[in-house]
Amino acid sequence: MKRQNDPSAPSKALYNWYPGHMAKALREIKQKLKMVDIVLEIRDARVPLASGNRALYEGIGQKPKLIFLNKMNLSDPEIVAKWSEWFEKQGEPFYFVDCFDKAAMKKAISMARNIVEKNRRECNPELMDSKAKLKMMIVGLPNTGKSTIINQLANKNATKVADKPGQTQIQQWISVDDHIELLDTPGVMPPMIEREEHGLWLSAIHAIPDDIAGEETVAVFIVKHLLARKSQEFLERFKLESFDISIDDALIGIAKVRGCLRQKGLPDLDRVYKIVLAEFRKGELGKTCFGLPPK
Ligand SMILES: Nc1nc2c(ncn2[C@@H]2O[C@H](COP(=O)(O)OP(=O)(O)OP(=O)(O)O)[C@@H](O)[C@H]2O)c(=O)[nH]1
Ligand SMILES: [Mg+2]
Repeated sequence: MKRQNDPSAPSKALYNWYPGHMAKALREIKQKLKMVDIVLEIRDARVPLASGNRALYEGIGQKPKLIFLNKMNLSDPEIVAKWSEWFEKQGEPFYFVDCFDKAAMKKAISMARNIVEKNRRECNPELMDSKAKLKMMIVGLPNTGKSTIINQLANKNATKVADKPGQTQIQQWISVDDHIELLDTPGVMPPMIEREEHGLWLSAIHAIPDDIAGEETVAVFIVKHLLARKSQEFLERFKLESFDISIDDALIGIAKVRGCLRQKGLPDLDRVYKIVLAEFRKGELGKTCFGLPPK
């Protein structure tokens, strides 16, 4: 069986998915900073560091911020524990969260409020007003769950969500109640992805559209990762014999178990790639993380 791409050499195009609306979105984020009390930077808990964005981070400047590591329900709890220790040492406020967890979201709001109040006490004690509205801007890479978080906080479908990067293209204010206002913003990619590996991680979590690296490259990378990480869910779901098999054998195994066959019994790999991408992103192939905290 011959695959088009060598998965260890993904397309260079991975490095520069930076459509025009993102530069504009970054400019508009900076323009709105003075209107908000705090910036929530949403990342993906499966890629805690590489789903951050230095350009966004630096753009936010001294404004109080809180890093939300969302989609915790899709990430490996043991590795999340390691990342939590690492973030603790960095001294930046952070919160690993599954945004569909109501209690966790309530705690998130009170964390944000405490940060804002501490900042007001330290910088502008004369402006302390316990009735002041909490205005939060939500920023982050595409598809990290910004709009979903807003809908969860507002308890309504105030902004459109979709499992595809680049859904939100314009800013939108959403009023939660008399006390909280949220600003949804379009996802912004880093202008450059520094390591090839990061491009693959961000493609796997669908922060980068599949047509940039190609479905085959991303799906093959995911299969390789799940075999290496010994994901029991992956093995059992596709009835694979062991983790010690080649990627090609794994793909053929998936094709057989899902009936993805062309004429003469040849595997229909294009369908297999789609299955791997869709089921991995729903968490059906096991909870996982890409990469470990820096030493
Ligand atoms: N499993 C899981 N899925 C989530 C979570 N948060 C968001 N999602 C899903 O992630 C996908 C993307 O969500 P959006 O809210 O549209 O993401 P976004 O960051 O606004 O994306 P852009 O507007 O493209 O920048 C949707 O399919 C959501 O249902 C979470 O905590 N867990
Ligand atoms: Mg959105």
